Amino acid sequence: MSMRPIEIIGFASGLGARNPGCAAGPDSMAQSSLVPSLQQQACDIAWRTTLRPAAATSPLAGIQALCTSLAQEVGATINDGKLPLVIGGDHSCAIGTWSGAAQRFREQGPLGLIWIDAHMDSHTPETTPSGSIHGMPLAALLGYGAPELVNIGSFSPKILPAHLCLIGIRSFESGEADLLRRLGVRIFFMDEIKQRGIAAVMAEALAIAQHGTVGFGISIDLDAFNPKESPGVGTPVRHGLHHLALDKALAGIMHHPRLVALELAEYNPRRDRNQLSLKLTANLLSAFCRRVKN
Ligand SMILES: [Mn+2]
Repeated sequence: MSMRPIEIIGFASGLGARNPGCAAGPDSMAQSSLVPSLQQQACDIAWRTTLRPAAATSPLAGIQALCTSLAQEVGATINDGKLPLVIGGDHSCAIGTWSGAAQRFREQGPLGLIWIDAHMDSHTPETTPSGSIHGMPLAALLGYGAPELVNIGSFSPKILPAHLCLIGIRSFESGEADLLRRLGVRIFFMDEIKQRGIAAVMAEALAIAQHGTVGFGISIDLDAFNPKESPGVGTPVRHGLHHLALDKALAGIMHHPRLVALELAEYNPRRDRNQLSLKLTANLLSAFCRRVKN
């Protein structure tokens, strides 16, 4: 099957983070050679739009409005026969991306989600130490947290625990870990990845995300990678995934007929060094778009 054309939706917001630097991520990527170089590799990709927060809003109201717009844009992109690629912005964008995708497929059945991140992003306002909303998107998608975020699209939950898994986790607090444990969500911590290798872990993750679902999405926080490889992120955490291994484990994934959307979050160009995170993103997308024989 030929790959659907990819359309990028930028989410130029850092409202969910204490350091707002990720707001500049989409424009920085749009001004780089990222898209032209992918096009040269015969990847059918174009920039659709970039969403920006209205001035002078509270983080909660701003993220609610922006994620509502993003959800609509993701649904419209899928309806156009395109594959949405959301580029953040802080990881609160995930509330919009996966609410939109879940709403679009709601009548057909549930969606699976693979969440690749150093963190769990599964806090509620009751458990968060920082108060930052980029630490809460996964809880909101599971139906826990501020009603303004949980109820985007007027239904909840967007993702069921059995269809979700997390990969690359190595920094978390007890409140969010308790929630995910209580819900029975599969978490592939860094230790397990080191033991088994990312290829085996990803095969299991893809099986979880596809079992009993009509399609699946992948959300990648660039802080999942070792900060030596990807310094340009909002919240770096030591160690982490090797991007070449993930390139290999997900090579050709954009051709998967049941992939509904892809998301790349937390690019902070101000913290990037020698464009390492930008180049990592270009390599990642190039591998994901590559035609592979299976
Ligand atoms: Mn994250």
